Amino acid sequence: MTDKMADWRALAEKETKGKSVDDLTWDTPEGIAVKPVYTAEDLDGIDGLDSMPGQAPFLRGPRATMYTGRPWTIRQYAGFSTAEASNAFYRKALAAGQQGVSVAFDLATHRGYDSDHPRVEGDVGKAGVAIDSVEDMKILFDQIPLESVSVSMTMNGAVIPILANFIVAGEEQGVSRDKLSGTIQNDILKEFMVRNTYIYPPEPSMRIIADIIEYTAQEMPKFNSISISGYHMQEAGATLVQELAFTLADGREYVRAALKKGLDVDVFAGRLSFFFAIGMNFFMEAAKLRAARLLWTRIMQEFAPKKPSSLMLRTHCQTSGVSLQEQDPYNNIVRTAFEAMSAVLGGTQSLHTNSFDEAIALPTEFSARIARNTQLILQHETGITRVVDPLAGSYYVESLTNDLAEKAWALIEEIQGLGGMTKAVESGLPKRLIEEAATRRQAAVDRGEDVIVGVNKYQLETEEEIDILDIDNRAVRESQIRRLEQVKRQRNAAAVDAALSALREAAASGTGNILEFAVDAARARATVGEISDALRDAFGDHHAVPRVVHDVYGASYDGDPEYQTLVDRLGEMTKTAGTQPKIMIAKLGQDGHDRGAKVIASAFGDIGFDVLAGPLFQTPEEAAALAVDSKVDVVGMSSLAAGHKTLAPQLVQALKSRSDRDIIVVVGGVIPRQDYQFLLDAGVSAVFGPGTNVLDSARAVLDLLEGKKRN
Ligand code: 2CP
Repeated sequence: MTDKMADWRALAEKETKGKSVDDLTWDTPEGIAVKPVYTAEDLDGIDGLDSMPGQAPFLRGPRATMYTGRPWTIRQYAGFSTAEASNAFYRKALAAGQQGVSVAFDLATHRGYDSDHPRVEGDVGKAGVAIDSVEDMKILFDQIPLESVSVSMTMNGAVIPILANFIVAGEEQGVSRDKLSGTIQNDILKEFMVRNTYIYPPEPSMRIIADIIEYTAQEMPKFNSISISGYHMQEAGATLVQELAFTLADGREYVRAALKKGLDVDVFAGRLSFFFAIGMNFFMEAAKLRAARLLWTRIMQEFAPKKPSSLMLRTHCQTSGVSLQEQDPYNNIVRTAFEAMSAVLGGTQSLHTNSFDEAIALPTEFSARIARNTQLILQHETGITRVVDPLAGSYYVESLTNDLAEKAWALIEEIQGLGGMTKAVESGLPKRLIEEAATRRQAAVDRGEDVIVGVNKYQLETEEEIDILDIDNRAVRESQIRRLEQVKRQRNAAAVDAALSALREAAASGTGNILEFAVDAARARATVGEISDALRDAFGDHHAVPRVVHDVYGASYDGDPEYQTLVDRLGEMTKTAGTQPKIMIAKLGQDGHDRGAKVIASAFGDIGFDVLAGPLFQTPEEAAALAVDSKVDVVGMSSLAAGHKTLAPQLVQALKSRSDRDIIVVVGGVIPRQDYQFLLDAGVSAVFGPGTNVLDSARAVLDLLEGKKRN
């Protein structure tokens, strides 16, 4: 220890009244010990500190001039209801300063269903825009010049028909495919881990990705073939080290898949792009982006590319959705601004800032304006764009960057040891690690160890309702069905059949590029559902088996009297009844956001409930049948994609029609307060909105079981 450090420790321990300064060290969920002070000594032995921006290993940014030459792209993710409504929203946003378009599709489209499919009744137009054919896609981009505005499309499951429709819409707008710029998410591995909008099993899904990389490399030089995403991992509860490691390991897997197709690495690597979440751990998030670039260069060097751009990690970032709170929601504006600043200090290429009401509903025009202006103010008023990588040289940030890189590298090597990410995903390891981290985090919030202002500390006495955007899902569905009927009436049925047969054949035989055949089918006006079904015929569907982690939530409460009281109460109830109370956690419709459902299933299991985790994507009828057959006492429906007003009443009715037993229905998730009464009137017994303490919800369920009906 240097003399200066010894002096500092002595001074500090006077301030801490004799307590060791080591007690001020913060052990983060990543397993990094953040010390109260950093010095030049912490930089000893760290590589890359003398590197320059725009040069490998790109620690300091992919471009030499970064924002001093061109600021990041303000790219707000949006889409809802019909193509007409979303198009109007994009045009207004572009006129008001947005710089790129980013399309949110509804969950029916994500999962390859046309709007008239009976399984998607509650999903059409809800959490994104409904797209059934080229005709919808043309309306979506009407008067948006595709030769100059770059378009990101978040699509993974139905990636083939959506990209095909986009290409044809461009063609019919007079923009050939080589001029189209933008990005398709096209990242299926993380879907199997966390996001769940997959359709086909892993192996054919990887072929789809390789085909898209090939097609775009050959035909669409300005288009980013993939957006390798950690965002959803962090949303699902991953630590930043897990987010970093699994994302980069996914990237490595995609590179291998493309090389296996015989592509030269320099033909496609420069158009791989990334996507990370930016949460509230301000310096660590900025350090994460710096570490990501460093590690990606290390990974890509294995493939010996010749072009420097093949080693370069370029990324989009989005502020964290899970950090947004329903309680005292204007606080979310502040959270988002800090997160945005962290993303920019980390050197993102493109950014979405969340709207403050997104913990509750889709953004309104008002909340979307504040979110966009948060970035415009950063770009124009703060001076933040004037210097490249302004955090460089900070003892703390450089040290954090190095710690994150080393820890993530160790996890990447572990994945490698399992045979790569496809194998690791099949083994369930990444998903389990993420779910354990999510459950630990929930316990820390419930116990008040992690403070969230307005939620578990400094709560408001009364919460005011805010204006929210509600989509009339039935009207959207009806208008989509009308357009679908019209498309089907006007097209040449024989040409559609021939194109779909050729596509099916290419998929089944493993020859030819699937996207190329899908473009022909889209041109002939085959629908998203029909193209997806042709591929389903060849590839089959993927069905995930829900698994729940144990002894993580309970372990966090070890020795806690309040928790023990609850466990004892449940134990008594079990003794009296002769069986444990049984709860089924149900996910209905195409909503695959299952972090909340998994955490609840895990925590309720630890408390002593008999928990049945229902499969994803059930219809209300299917969920009711499973609940009745499994003799559950309670169904807990988790809804995060705004389908609750359609699906919850249908579930209550389906349970009633199948069983005389009074099966209690509770609903949790992203439910606006405005909808509580509607759900209670429809026969739901309790509603648990965002931020509900899990122990409170367990107590409420026990009260209901004991006949003390709440609400
Ligand atoms: C950039 N350029 C520059 C400079 N900086 N030129 C000179 N000097 C500079 N300092 C050039 C670039 O080389 C590029 O041209 C052009 O300007 C645009 O810059 P970019 O950095 O490529 O920005 P971009 O076009 O906005 O692309 C950013 C990404 C792209 C990250 C590469 O993949 C992207 O836009 N991703 C967005 C993904 C997204 O929005 N996802 C939504 C997720 P060239 O291209 O000619 O080189 S939705 C989330 C929800 C939660 C979900 O997933 O469910």
